[in-house]
Amino acid sequence: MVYEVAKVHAIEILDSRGRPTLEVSLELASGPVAVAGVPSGASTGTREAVELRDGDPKRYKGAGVTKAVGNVNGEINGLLAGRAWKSLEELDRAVIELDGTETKSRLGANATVGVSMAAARAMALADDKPLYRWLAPDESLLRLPVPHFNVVNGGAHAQNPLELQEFMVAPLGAPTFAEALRAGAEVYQVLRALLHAAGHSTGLGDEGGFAPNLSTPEEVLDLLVEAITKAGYKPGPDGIAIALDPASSEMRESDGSYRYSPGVRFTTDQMIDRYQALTTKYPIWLIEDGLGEDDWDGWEKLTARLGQSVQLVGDDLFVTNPAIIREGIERHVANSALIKLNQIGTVSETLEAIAVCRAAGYAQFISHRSGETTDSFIADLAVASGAGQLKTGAPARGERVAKYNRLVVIEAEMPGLPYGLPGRGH
Ligand code: 2PG
Ligand code: MG
Repeated sequence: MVYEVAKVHAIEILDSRGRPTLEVSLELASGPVAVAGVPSGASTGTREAVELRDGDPKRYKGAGVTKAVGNVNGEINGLLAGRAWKSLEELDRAVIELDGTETKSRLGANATVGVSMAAARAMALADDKPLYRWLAPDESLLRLPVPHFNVVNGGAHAQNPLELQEFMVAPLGAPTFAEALRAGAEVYQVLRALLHAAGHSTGLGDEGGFAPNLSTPEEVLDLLVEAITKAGYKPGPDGIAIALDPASSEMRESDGSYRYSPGVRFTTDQMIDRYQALTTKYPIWLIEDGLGEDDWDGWEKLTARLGQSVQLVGDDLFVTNPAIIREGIERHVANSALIKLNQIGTVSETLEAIAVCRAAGYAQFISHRSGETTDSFIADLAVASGAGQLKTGAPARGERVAKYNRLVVIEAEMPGLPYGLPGRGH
């Protein structure tokens, strides 16, 4: 089977924060046409593939993406159209070579990832397979992920005093994805009522979680445990566990300390002590970016101390980059990697990052970005990879719910597909 590309075309659309992004469509000569929407982060790692923005202050304060759009419609279309490609990997490789930089900064990773996602979808259509089956390296891997609902937002995603960026609830003990979704949505509604009753704002942050005027992580965690219990679930790994993404590169001061909460700064060792205390007191099963992206010595200590009992995920730390993940594996840093398509800029390299983790026994945590479209590609990717876990915001707001709803559809299409993390007894 070869895939002859007839045309690839991009336009500038808006993401969920009202900032410009790309929608890319790719048409195969045999007929199929597929479309992809490109996500965009706010708390980005410094080693991520580079998103190309126009920098023209007269349009969207410089955030326009007409140059990236032009690169798709010009150079990339010139490369791809009229040629038959043997695989997505071959197509991605050609685009990477055309770009010619380490970080895709010339054509823009926002251009390359949109092309790659649309190409994957079009190829799946040509092969008459749903995307989740087409992307799977081995169909025995297919499983539905535990959704991690980000129900309280702080850090760069909200204007409240919370330094930690994400507080998630994860229905590890649910029997099916649909039941997990119900659990998340029920906890979310109880949490809204609790916040309201306590006189807090129920306004939302960028990922659909509440953004109350609370300042310490402990206050949020107490509320989460109460909401889980009041909604009728058991806090913990057999029911609903809690996950944190402090996004701590954003909490770092120039002297290397971390802003833990307003007026409180911790050294690396104090952060590790606090995580240990928090995981003892609360049912926290996963911590993402617990330390900064350049605090690798701290990460070694954190992993040695908590790595046996807690999932420690590298996001800004690894930026979905297979080479950096390999470095982490060698240094025994973290035990899991966050997986974001636009951090590396092609679907093939994302699949490679997942494969590197799987081979080393590192978990993979599939993720959205804080700026999203209604594109649900990551839902299919989560099922295809067998990662068993995904985060895509609160169980609210269209761009977040689009992914969760896509998983409901996949579960309905494939009754009996296992739910949850591999090897956790589901
Ligand atoms: C993160 C992400 C997604 P952003 O830090 O994990 O939740 O945020 O897309 O802003 O990098
Ligand atoms: Mg993160």
